[in-house]
Amino acid sequence: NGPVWLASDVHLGQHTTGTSEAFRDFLKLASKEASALLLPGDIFDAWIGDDVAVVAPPWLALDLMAIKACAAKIPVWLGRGNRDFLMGEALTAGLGANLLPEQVLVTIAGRTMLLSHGDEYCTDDVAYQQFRAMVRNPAWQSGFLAKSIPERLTLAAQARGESMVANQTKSSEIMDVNADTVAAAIRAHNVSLIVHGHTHRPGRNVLTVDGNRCERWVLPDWDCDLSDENRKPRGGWMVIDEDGLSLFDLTPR
Ligand code: LP5
Ligand code: MN
Repeated sequence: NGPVWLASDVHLGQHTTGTSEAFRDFLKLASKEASALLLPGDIFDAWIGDDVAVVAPPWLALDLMAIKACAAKIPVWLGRGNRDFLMGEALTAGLGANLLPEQVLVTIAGRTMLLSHGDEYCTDDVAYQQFRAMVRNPAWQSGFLAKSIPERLTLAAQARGESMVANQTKSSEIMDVNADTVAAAIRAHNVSLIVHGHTHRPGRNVLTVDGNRCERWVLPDWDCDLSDENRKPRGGWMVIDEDGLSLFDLTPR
């Protein structure tokens, strides 16, 4: 009962001071106004394993404390994205939060929806799907987690760098969801509503699958550290209540 709030793709990192402040304000507001908070992926710019939470640098410790404070007031669910797919039960347990399954059916205020990060729908992006299959492999993950924290930080920075280079050469269609993959998920889960983040194309999309009207809602990404003065800080969240789904823009401080 009461509104459920959702946010994803906040991409918290060492150099995201503005975004981190905005996110911490958001968490405070959520703990007062929401009855639960769902965070389906890419809250962190890169997550290299739950053991970093123990030796967290100051920026991370602040963000983790803010999530923990929120989770002490309302149920908080963290889901894995393509950048923080290494988040695990150790992290969520330490935060007093819960780990969201990869794709999950949730019913809020009488509406059932399929919730996930959304990268799994981007099947036109073959290079990414290959990368995803590699890093989601348990053997690869245990090999990676066995490396030292400095080694893992270096590899994560390399992967982020290569990803940014790769994204510059990909067309924007390739980096959006594939319509057939979305339709297949709608059929497989027998739903008419999908909610996800990842594509950084916030909004509501209406589609028809097997003659049924369906909706796909996309959560916004956050960036309040823009160096270009002409661009506005961005970010926002979704509220689901008796009135349905709505997207809210961050109000800049
Ligand atoms: O997130 P975004 O928007 O930048 O791009 C994603 C896809 N990229 C990724 C990669 C992540 O950004 C990397 C995050 C690291 C997490 C830390 C954990 C440790 C991992 C260590 C790995 C060795 O998810 C991008 C999509 C885009 O979304 C839109 O959907 O296009 O996909 C890619 O860029 C994949 C590339 O096309 C191919 C793979 C490049 C990475 C190669 C890694 C090599 C590491 C170096 C080791 C020597
Ligand atoms: Mn993502």
